[in-house]
Amino acid sequence: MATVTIMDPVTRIEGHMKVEVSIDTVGGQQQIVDAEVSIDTVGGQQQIVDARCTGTLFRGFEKLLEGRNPHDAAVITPRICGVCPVSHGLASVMTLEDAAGFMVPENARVLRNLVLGSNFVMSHILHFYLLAALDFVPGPQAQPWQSAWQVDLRSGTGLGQVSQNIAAAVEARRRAHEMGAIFGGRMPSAHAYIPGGFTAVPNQQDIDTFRAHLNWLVNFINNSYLPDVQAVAAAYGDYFNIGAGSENLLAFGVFDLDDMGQQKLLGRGQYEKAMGQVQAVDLQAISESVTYSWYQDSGNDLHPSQGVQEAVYPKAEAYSWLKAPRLANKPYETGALARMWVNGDYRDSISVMGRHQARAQETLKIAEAMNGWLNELNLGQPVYSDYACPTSGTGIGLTEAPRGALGHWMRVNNSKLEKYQIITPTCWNASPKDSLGANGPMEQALIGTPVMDPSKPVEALRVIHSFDPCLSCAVHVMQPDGKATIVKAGSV
Ligand code: NFE
Repeated sequence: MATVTIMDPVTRIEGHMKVEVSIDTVGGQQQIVDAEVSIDTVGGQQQIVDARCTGTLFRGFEKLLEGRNPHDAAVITPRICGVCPVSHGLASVMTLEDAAGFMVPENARVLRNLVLGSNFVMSHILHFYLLAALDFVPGPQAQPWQSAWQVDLRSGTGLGQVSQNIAAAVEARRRAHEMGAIFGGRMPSAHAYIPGGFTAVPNQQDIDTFRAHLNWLVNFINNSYLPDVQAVAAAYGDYFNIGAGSENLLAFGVFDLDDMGQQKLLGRGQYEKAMGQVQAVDLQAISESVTYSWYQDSGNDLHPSQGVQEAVYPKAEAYSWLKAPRLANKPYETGALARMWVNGDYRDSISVMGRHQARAQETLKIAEAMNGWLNELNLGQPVYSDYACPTSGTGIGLTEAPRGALGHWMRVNNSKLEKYQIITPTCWNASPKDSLGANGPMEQALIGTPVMDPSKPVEALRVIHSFDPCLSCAVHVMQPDGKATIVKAGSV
């Protein structure tokens, strides 16, 4: 009989995610042990046979934005999350600029890349050392570094160094934040991204300080992060064959290399396992299913430009506050692995370890590109040109957050936001089942994972954490008594 283990919360920061796994023996032979009733299974493998990912809080920023001045989106949406606020700031200004067919000056494009790059470097280092490493190595011998489940911790060359570098990673993270704050003004929740351009006017001293931080971080990535990921990969090689998930990958692309946004450091594309190749993304084929989510169901999976955000709780069969985004009705994984795969930079493995490798390699790729972008800043040239939001129209902002593809869709009427919809990376990855009954990518990755001890399924944690889920982005309202509360935000 299956054992059900519930992990709640399952993330190390940015909580409000619950994962329920059913663990059973698969592939054994049934044997009668008692002539009356008792049947036992002999042999086989204990593994996860079902999984449900739950976002445990209501997601309400879309409601909060309705009726507001469109410019407010650039101020409010970065508050969705303290880990990826820069991406929301960028997505919102892209959305506003798209509505006006507006192009920002070159300096603004470069400054946006530099602050976003700082955020990616910060987030990836944070993820590996502070959110994922404790699933593989013991932490420093002091609180709060010890993992609650000391299960299947292996020995291997370089693993001791990984433990030691966990504390060093805090310093690396601080450096990356300070670097971003040079042009971003502060981190997190930088407000330098404004429709029309950027607020900071760079000078040589800022560029030099930024470069000093960047050089330190490139050194850390080369001498700590990349070798540490390789040490974990060598000791836990079986995780190249665990946690594949949907094996469909989606990237909207990020870091514009030209003012038209045609060339990107990491390009846009979708990879569908069944096709075996990267293709252009059909943006009209994106939809959100709410069959298993606590939202009103129109009976159709709606495109985000038409999306609605009406909570229904309780609701039969629903088990998450996350909607289930799908591309052409299929679940797609998004994140560093998807970006690097789509871009042709990493094609080794879609798996737990593949995600860690791709993320580390992406960190170096971005940091090295940032060094070049610093040279592209033109001192004395504009960082902003006058922007006016159209009184009515629609806009789309598609970019990447550290955790994957991020989209903002808006409709403006009478100079007010009539509709604003956001699909975050964790919504793609940790989504519940859809209207066709298909599990989300993380649920699919969990099913089939072998488990040693059903009461401490560290293997499930390794799968979940490889996606770097952040539920703050996916759900947004919290009450201290733990009850989900629906906030009705009035028009302004
Ligand atoms: Ni709270 Fe986020 C990123 C976004 S994840 S971190 O990266 O958007 O859904």
